[in-house]
Amino acid sequence: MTDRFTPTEDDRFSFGLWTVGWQGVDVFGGAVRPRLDPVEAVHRLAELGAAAVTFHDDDLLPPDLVPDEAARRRELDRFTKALAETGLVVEMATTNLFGHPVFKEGALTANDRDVRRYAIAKVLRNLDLAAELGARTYVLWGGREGAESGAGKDVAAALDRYKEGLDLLCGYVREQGHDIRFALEPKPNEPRGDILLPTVGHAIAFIDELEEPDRVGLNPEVGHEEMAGLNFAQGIAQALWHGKLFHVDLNGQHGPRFDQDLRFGAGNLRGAFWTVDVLEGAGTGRAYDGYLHFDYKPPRTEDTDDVWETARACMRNFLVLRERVRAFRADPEVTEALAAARVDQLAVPTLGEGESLADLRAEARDPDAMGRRGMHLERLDQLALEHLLGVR
Ligand SMILES: [Mn+2]
Repeated sequence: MTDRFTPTEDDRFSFGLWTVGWQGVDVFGGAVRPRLDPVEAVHRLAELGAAAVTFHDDDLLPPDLVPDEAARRRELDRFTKALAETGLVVEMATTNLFGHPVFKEGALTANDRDVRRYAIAKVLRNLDLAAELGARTYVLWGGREGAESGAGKDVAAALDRYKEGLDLLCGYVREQGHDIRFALEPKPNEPRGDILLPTVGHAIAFIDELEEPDRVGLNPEVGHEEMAGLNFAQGIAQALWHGKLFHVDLNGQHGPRFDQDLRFGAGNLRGAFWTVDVLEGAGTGRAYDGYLHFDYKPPRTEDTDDVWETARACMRNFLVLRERVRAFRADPEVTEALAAARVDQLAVPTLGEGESLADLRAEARDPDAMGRRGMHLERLDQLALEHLLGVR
């Protein structure tokens, strides 16, 4: 079926190999689906209209299947052949710093110095591969960088080591001449009880302390912010305001609970509408121009064919929501409702040009009268809801 919600490469949709390749292993049960060959993933995603793929070192080259350098080269050749055949690109890569038992207490911030040194070496090796394959964004998700108890982690020292790690990695890509920027992915908890850099705001503040802050930004994920009860659209709007939205992980989450990794559009649908609105630049004037990356997990109830339906649905839901958002922003009644809500006034500086604070203080005002003015925000929101529901 081809219709106006069928994606093309111009839509710049991207998928992690680990998403469609997730075998369904969770805390309570083992694999429900066979391993997916990355070469097949590339071909299937290309058929569906995706433009790019991303990977962890261990998704593309699982250590148990790639025991030596010759096997590594063979697998890479198969993968790059699939990319050439389909036109898909690798836009981002990342390191698995969480799966192996060595990372059970952290990677870049592990108490054990040997573990930190191993973690940096593992990132460096995959950075070279990322550069070879043309990736320009390198994501760092520190899922094991955290603690379950207070005394077990010296948070200030852990942040010193996190900064040291990032500074070393930035220096390496600069010296190698790799055209790569780093994107930190915040998450409040899971797998650790409490993870360092738990939200967009924590990560933005941390970046300011780095040696090369311009080389480091964010890869916020819908579900991660919503697990903390936060508003994702407002979070990425602030990241855009700081010039830090280097990449984005789109998925679905139903409120503060375990990381559901639902397909994009499932879970908090209203949140998804406003997320697309912000990514389109509406309301903020700063559109996101990177890849639209899905980081979700096809539920373990699904078989291999169903997996491709979920991948198709992620992209389709984005395009449906994009159409709904554009219709909302183009509706003359919405323009009128925005003006009635005085949304445009917020763009006007509070102190006028040439005015002094004395002028501001001298102005006659009637706070009771101002307090009686309705803001008419409900009418505006109802218009948005009706566009989202497809009845306008
Ligand atoms: Mn993610």
